[in-house]
Amino acid sequence: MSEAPAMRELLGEDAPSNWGKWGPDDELGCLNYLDASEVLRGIRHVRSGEVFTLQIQMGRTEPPGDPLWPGRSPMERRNVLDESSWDKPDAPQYPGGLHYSDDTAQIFLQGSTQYDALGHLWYDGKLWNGYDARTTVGQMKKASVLPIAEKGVVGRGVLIDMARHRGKPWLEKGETFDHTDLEAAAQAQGVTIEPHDILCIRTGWLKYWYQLTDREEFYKDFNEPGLTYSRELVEWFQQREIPNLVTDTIANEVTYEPNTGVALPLHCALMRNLGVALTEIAWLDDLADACAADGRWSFLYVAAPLKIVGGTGAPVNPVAIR
Ligand code: UVW
Repeated sequence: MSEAPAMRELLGEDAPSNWGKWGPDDELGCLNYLDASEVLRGIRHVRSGEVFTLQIQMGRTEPPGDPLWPGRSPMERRNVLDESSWDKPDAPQYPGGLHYSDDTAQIFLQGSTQYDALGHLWYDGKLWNGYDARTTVGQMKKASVLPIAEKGVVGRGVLIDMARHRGKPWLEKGETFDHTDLEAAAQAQGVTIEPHDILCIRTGWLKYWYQLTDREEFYKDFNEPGLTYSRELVEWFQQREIPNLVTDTIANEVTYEPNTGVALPLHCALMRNLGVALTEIAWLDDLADACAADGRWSFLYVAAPLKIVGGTGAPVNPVAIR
């Protein structure tokens, strides 16, 4: 198999951690930073009243379909009642001649724009805040998506457009950047990444996906572009008290850390160890165009993931208001 080091070896025995910071029962992690004053700070960044919905469409049938992590399947929406159903002899009858349509849907909770539960990924048998990984068996009993959904996520969002900063429509497979690149892009955009900002990063990767007609191309040597692990980057997140990382990729970070080949170490370093909430597969292109047009890169960010009991994640349609 792989010669990659164990996650613990890469991140270090003394990896930066926020376990215990909000008590032994915490299931919100860095979202605890988003208090009422942060809501008001976000509201102060609304100027023009433009609204951007950041979810992608679910269940598209035309190619290339829904962007998915390998092994996940697209939403299966099935119509179980339509106008043809009401002619059938066993169809229910409602006074007044009422007819209606009904659908069911089978979905991967991580199969669209979504919030990961803080306990969605782990290593060494422990989830966020030190919860035992066996609490995931059957249904997540700790650090599921439900506490995030009950709270809601509201604050000042800031968008860093890495693709635009690098003069490309989208970053390439496996292309990386780190906190120093984020700071440089922010400076070029004329915006500051402030403590407690909801950090949104555009790579253009969804734009790349939607212009593909051949899904094979996407999954060949699958390696998304994105943030890459370093201890300094993790400390940067911890010191800035970033509550939530939002990107337009399926997994918010380069798939394989380039030096070691370890898969998704930032999920572990940021989400499992620090409690940073992760929002993935967000459509940021229209928002980015509007921000670039008038040079305002901060906004009110509002997201309410679905309240799925024990969910490993939940679909969401975040809203950015400028
Ligand atoms: C995995 O679950 C592997 O990734 P994500 O958090 O992107 O869904």
